[in-house]
Amino acid sequence: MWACGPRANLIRVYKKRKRKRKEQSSESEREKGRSRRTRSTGDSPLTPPRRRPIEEDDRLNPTYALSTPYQARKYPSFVDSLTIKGIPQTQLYAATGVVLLTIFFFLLVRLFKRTKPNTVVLTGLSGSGKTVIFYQLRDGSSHQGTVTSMEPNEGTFVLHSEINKKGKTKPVHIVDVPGHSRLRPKLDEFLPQAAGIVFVVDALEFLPNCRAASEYLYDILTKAIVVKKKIPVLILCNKVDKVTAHTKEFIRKQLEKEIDKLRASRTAVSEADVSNEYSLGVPGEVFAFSQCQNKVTVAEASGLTGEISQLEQFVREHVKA
Ligand SMILES: Nc1nc2c(ncn2[C@@H]2O[C@H](COP(=O)(O)OP(=O)(O)OP(=O)(O)O)[C@@H](O)[C@H]2O)c(=O)[nH]1
Ligand SMILES: [Mg+2]
Repeated sequence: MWACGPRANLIRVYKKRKRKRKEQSSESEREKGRSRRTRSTGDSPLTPPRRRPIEEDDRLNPTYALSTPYQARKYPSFVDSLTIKGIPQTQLYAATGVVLLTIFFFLLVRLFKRTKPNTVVLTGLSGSGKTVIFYQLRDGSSHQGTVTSMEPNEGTFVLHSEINKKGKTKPVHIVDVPGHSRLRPKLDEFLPQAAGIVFVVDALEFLPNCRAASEYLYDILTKAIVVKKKIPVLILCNKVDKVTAHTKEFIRKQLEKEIDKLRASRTAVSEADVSNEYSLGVPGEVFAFSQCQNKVTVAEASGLTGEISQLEQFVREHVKA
């Protein structure tokens, strides 16, 4: 039953106002609470809930520092020092190390390749046939006559006999040093790069020149660079196309005998002589080329007719294709 009358009306109005007041007060309570929270953080109400603050231990732990973008934003300098585009520093160090090591290795290989000698020096008395041999090696021709050379003849080329050869052929640097006594010091310029020395002997006119040839050969065999680097020497008995030419065995024995005599005379003055830094052979024994520290071999050739196969074999043995 609904109450009616002025009293009932008053009670209804009173209750209605009371309900309204209650609603208003709860609304303002909520508003107050929200504004209190905002004041205490200083962030906008849209800020995501705060994470656990980073502690000192966390800073030392890169995985933690990198684990969340929030922390990465919080400590940018620290994170920058650890990563480049998200790659950990340890990996960067390892990659840099590998790159540097590879570069170093390639440089070493190139250096080693460059220092490997590919020069063969032709030397010997004037008129022994060096220039004719040089032309034979390069062009496969004697060029029909030569004159006494006044300066070294040199060139880097693929041996003429190998031009049509299939497969690998390496160019060789050949130097023909004139035999004139004034030009002989030029030899020293080429010895540091020498892979081999060819000492050309005139097998036709050998006996009259035996002493001079032995002296020159002695000087070469006692050069410090030749001994230390053990540069192989080929004694090439040239002009064997003539029947009167001496054999390589005869020439070898005569040279050994002559060098043995020279050794005896030169040892007496060797204390004051600084040009011959190394003595030859075994003291108290007759000299033989086999006693030399470097390999000394003897071969025959004819520059005029192009019979130079033994010389080419020596070149290929010491300058690998
Ligand atoms: N019969 C014969 N003669 C040769 C041979 N090789 C060279 N000759 C001759 O020997 C002479 C000297 O030859 P070169 O090649 O000029 O001698 P070289 O050793 O270069 O002399 P220099 O330049 O003075 O040190 C030339 O007249 C050549 O024709 C050969 O194999 N047989
Ligand atoms: Mg010459």
